[in-house]
Amino acid sequence: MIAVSMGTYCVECHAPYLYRYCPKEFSCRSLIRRLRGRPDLYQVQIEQGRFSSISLQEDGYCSDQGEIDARGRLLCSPFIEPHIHLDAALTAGEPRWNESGTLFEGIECWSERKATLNREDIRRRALRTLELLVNQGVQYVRTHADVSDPGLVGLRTLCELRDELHDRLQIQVVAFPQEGIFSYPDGLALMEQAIEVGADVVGAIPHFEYTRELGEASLKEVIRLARDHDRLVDVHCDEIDDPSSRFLEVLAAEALFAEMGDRVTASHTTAMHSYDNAYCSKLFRLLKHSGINFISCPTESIHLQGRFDTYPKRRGLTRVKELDAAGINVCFAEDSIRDPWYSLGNGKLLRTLDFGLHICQMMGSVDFRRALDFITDHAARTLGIASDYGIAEGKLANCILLDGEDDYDVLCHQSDVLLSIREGKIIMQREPAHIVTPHYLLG
Ligand code: 17E
Ligand code: FE2
Repeated sequence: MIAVSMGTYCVECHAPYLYRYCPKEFSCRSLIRRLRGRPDLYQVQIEQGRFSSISLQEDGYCSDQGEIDARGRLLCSPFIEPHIHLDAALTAGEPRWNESGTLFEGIECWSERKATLNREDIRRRALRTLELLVNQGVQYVRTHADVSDPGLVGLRTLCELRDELHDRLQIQVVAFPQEGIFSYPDGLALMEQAIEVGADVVGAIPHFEYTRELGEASLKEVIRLARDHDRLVDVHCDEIDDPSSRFLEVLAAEALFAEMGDRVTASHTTAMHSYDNAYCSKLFRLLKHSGINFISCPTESIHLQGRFDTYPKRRGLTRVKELDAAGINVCFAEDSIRDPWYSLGNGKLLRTLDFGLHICQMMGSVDFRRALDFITDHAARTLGIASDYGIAEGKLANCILLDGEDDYDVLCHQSDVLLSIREGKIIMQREPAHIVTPHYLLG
């Protein structure tokens, strides 16, 4: 049995304290000033891989074997990376850099790199990238695998890794037709083959198809494939600054008619940034009825979009704040870690969240209080895993311990993930950082 105790109290004043404000160096008074409020502290018990009990902490001391003293830090559901391209990760600059910073040059660079792909190359980079993610508290990943490739080497390799790593993290693989379903030779047959090989999710890229008609047809096909083969849908949808790129309405309507909105995701939808407000007002009604999910990739979109503008330069992110306010499910993702589309990235979703909240102007106190929703619970809904996700009695004991007190504190400090527990087993642990010769202004 593992017990995660959510807090320790100061022996003198019984106030909860965080490890990094260790009372050995401080008086109680200075501690109290540094803490915001006095949140309840809990004792969380784990048995046989599930949370067996969650109760208010009665005293501050851990003594039993197998106990972890979390010292008042935040125990949180694991982070989720709901949109990443593991087949392309860590290929930035190979064979050349994307100098224009556009989506389209990225696709050209990738097409050149893709010609040299093999299983070992993909495995090595995907494993390194997954390691970055796991070390940042991620336990669930949805990865795209480019199926504009007659050998489907990316898809096969990522499905193999998904199966191999299932006890450490849960991976969903999307059959993603980077160069189109109808604009790439045998594109539809490759999608069908990808489903046979084991893709969990089917994708599309309607704004990249040669014509509007082909884009619409591709969406109808993916909904049909998903329904026929019991798969989820995640479309790279309207990833462009073109205000007349309106494939989202087609995707939402098809999802609504097929009654599978909660199994469908629209990724990027950056064109929505440029839609006219009157059109958006009509569109939101459909989006809400359809129940589809949204993924926004803030670091990626702030970098790739607005590239054809002079000034003013569009931010190019979808309307995250407005979607969320309308009760539509939306989450954040990284999309890339050092690939032809985006040359930075490190697996740290707190960084992505920070960008997202800034760019979308979600900087009010209410936003800060629930900021982590966008990389946890909302993403769980998108992946269709919400029923066994979260810290509650009876659910799988998957959680992370953050070196902070609450969402706001974690966001401000970009707190480290100190512990990642999966079905009751520790899969990652990090020592809290501390300054060797601290300079204290308080106390
Ligand atoms: N492919 C694409 O079409 N869009 C992206 N943002 C990435 C790959 C990363
Ligand atoms: Fe993507």
